[in-house]
Amino acid sequence: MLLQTWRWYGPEDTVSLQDIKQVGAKGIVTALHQIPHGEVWTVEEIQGRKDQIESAGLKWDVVESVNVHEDIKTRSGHYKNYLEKYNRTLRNLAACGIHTVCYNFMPVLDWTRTQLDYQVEDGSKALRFDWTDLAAFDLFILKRKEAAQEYNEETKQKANNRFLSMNEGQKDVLTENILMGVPGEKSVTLDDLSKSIETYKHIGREGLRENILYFLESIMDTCEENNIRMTIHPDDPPIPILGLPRIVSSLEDLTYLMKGVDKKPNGICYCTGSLGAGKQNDLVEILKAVGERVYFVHLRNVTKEPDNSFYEANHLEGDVDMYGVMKELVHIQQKRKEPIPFRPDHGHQMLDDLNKKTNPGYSAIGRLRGLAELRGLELGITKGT
Ligand code: DNO
Repeated sequence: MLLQTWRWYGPEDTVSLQDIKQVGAKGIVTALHQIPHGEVWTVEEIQGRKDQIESAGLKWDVVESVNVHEDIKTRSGHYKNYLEKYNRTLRNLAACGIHTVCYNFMPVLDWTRTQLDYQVEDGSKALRFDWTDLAAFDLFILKRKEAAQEYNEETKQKANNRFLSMNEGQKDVLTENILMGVPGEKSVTLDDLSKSIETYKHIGREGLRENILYFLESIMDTCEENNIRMTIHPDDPPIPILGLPRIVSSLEDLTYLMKGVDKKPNGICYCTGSLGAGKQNDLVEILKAVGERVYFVHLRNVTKEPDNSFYEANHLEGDVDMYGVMKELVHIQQKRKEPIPFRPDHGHQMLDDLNKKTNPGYSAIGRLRGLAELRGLELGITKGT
């Protein structure tokens, strides 16, 4: 069977380790979010967090994420120093018995949503990415120079109307949502974003592809010596936004990366929600093609709209063929000795959680619903084969 895990943001998370035991997850996915990106995670700090998890009867299976410093992504500034620090963190994690590491190579921003409280039909709330809102932000708040040439007339017209209809508070919320970082980590500022956009303009897609291969080559010896499996998280959303290059958005991108550094530790975090938001992606086809290098899985669904917008649907609803995905995962798992960790990724804010402050996408009850449905699906498929 797959290994059921749960993302825990650490002691500040409103969902406690005891709660997680009750949802039935066995493994924990977490990170030392308090350590600034790029700095070394010491053995003491890692061990301290690990002890905490184990004293609750759980196990720290996956680190999500050891973030890659912007100097490494742009291969500038102190990147050599940061690569050395990254290697040290990996060795320290291995010394504490943690061997699966998730990371991403998205320029400046991690995942991007424009709305965190999109109300779906049943009254629960979901995360949403709205193309018109993004264009309104890009054209009229960020005021990016090239933006006007990059959207079509229809989008520009809609964005203009949307922006005119927004009050100052709504503009602030949109800006905050787009700039938001992972809970417990720093958000970027508008100024940081503009500067980074300029930097990445010169790097481009090809440059970023070279930089990631250089990064992977610089850590592969450490990974091989310490039995570390790196898992890259796809771009979310898997289309270029705000003029920033994207290199982990499709099967072609994943194949390029896996072939570019063709070594076992160079692996994938197969995220059905991120890849699923791309019109270009067939989720089952991707898994069939690169499944051998998938060491970590995020299961989540999305409902797409024609203009690149989408919202996060319940786990078994939406456009991702979750049955097809699970069938293929069961097939891959049956050939593997070690259980593949998956987590129910995101969930609606629903029931009692609607009255609580929750981390966007990471409320307890919506994810519990997802986990329960997914484990039922897995069991049904396994027993039926
Ligand atoms: C969002 C997450 C991402 C992911 C990172 C991985 O819910 O899936 O923030 O953790 O991109 O590095």
